[in-house]
Amino acid sequence: MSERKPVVLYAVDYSVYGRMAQLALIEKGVAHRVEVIDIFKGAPPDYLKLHPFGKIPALVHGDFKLYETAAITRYIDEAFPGPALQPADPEGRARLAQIVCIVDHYGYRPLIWDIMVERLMAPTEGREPDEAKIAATIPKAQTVLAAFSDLMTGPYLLGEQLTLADLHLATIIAYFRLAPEGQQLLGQAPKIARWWTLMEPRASLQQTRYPLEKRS
Ligand SMILES: N[C@@H](CCC(=O)N[C@@H](CS)C(=O)NCC(=O)O)C(=O)O
Repeated sequence: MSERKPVVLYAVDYSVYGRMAQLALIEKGVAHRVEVIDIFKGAPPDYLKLHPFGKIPALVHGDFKLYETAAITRYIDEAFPGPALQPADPEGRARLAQIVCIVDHYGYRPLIWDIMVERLMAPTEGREPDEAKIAATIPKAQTVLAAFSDLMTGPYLLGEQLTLADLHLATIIAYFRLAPEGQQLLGQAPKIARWWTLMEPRASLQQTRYPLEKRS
């Protein structure tokens, strides 16, 4: 039985991608342990055996080792009982893959690094935020939010049921909204703002709040 083997997630509480994997574990009700890899302080050399690219998360389930978040969340959904987090039909599955790709390739860098981190973390590093970088990123962020609004087909991204698409996007929005620009742009994206009010109270999101969310 797959549930009997120990499940270990290598992650840290401030990580966007680590949180996606942990959300999937919690939503599926999978008992697991988090092994903290404080990635920006440097991973222990041994960790490269689990993830040769030195990123988090990585998952170990018994003797099965896996890295790359999209592969991990899909595995969690398919290897464990609990509510299905992927649509059954080809169109729904394609949309899910599309949303995960948009998050990775068009969402993560601008929303997290070029807006939220730039606005909120620059002062903690003793420097002024790079206003030109933030301003140049706003249109990219608007395009990303518009794309998700267009793709959304129900209260959740893919309709009536929570799916992995919601979990992958939620970890991004949880950070993005902490920046004033995030608040402002979400104000212009009412479908995403409404969706967030549905997502935020979920036990999985409450149990995995970023340290920065706890301070705000
Ligand atoms: N493609 C990877 C991206 C994971 C990723 O970028 N993780 C971040 C933390 S949220 C990380 O490990 N960053 C460390 C670094 O870039 O050095 C995945 O999907 O798992």
